[in-house]
Amino acid sequence: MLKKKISIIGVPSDYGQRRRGVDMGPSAIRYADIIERLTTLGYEVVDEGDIQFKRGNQVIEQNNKLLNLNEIIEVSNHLANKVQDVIDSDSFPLVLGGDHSIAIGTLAGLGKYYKNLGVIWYDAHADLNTPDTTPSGNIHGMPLAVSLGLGNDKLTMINGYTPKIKPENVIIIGARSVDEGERELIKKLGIKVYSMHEIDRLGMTKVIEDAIAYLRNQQVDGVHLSLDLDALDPLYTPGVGTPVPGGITYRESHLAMEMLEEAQIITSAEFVEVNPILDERNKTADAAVALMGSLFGEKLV
Ligand code: B3U
Ligand code: MN
Ligand code: MN
Repeated sequence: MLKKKISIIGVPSDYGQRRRGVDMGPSAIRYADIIERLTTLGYEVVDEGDIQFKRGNQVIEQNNKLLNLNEIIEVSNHLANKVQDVIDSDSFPLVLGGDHSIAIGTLAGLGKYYKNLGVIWYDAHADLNTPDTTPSGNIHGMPLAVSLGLGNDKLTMINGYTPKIKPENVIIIGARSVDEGERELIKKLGIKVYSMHEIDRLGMTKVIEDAIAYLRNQQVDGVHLSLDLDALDPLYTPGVGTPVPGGITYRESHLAMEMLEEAQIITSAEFVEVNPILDERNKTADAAVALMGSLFGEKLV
C-alpha cells in the first residue's frame, strides 16, 4: 500500500435500504480482528471510531423514491468531513459500512483531493439508479449515480460540489443484477463493466490486469476501491441484504485484492453491506477482514 498509516472509519448506517442490522457491520468487522490483522502487517492503525449521528425515528416512507433522504444527507456530510481529516493526516482512509449509500459521503470527501479519481466498484449491482429509475426507493442502489452527478440535487451536491467522479474512470466488477435504467446509463456513459460473464470468460487475472491498465491509461491520480460484500457469491458472504447467486468466489476475490496490492494502485477503500444479523457466525465479516488482509499485503508464503 502507498501509505504506512491506515485510519479506520466506521459508518453504522442502515438508512440506504430496509433491512435492519447492517448498521452493526463496523462492529462485526472489528470483532473479526481487523485492527490486529493490519497491525501485524506493519501498519500504524488508527481506529477513528464510528461516525456519530442522531438516529431519530427512521421514517420508512418519507419519500417513496428516496428512503431516509435527510438521514443519509447527515451521515454523508459527517463522513465526507472525516475522510478529509484522514487524508489531511496523511493516512489511508478505510471505511467500514453500513450499507452502500455511505459511498456518497466517502466519495464526497475523496473528490476534494483527487481531481481524476479512479473507482473500482466491486458489486453484484451497478448502484446506478436515480429516483426516476429505482425499483425500490433504496438509496444504496444509487451511490454510483449520485457520485457521477445524477439524481437528487441534495445528494449530488453533498460537500458543495458535483460531480465527484467521471464515468470514464469507473470500473464495475462482478455485476449480475442490473436494472433496465442502469443498463441504459452504462451504455450512455460508456462505463466499463466486467460482469460475471467477463469474469468467467476472461478469468479474474485478466480482468484485474485490464482494470489496472485501463485506470493507468486514464492517468488517474488515485483509485478508490468500493467493495460491496454481495459481489461475492452468497456461499461465501451470506450476511448481506440483497444476495445474488452466481457470484465471485472467495479465491477470485483474494486474487483480485492481491493483484491490486501488487500494483500499489489503491489509495482508499470501503467495505460495505456486512449485516451480522443475516450472517452465519460472522462469516461475511471474516471474509471482509481476510480480503482486507490481502489488499494490504498479506502473503501466503
Ligand atoms: N438495483 C436494486 C437492488 C439493489 C441495489 N443495490 C443493492 N440492491 N444492494 C435497487 O434497489 O436499486
Ligand atoms: Mn452496492
Ligand atoms: Mn450490491
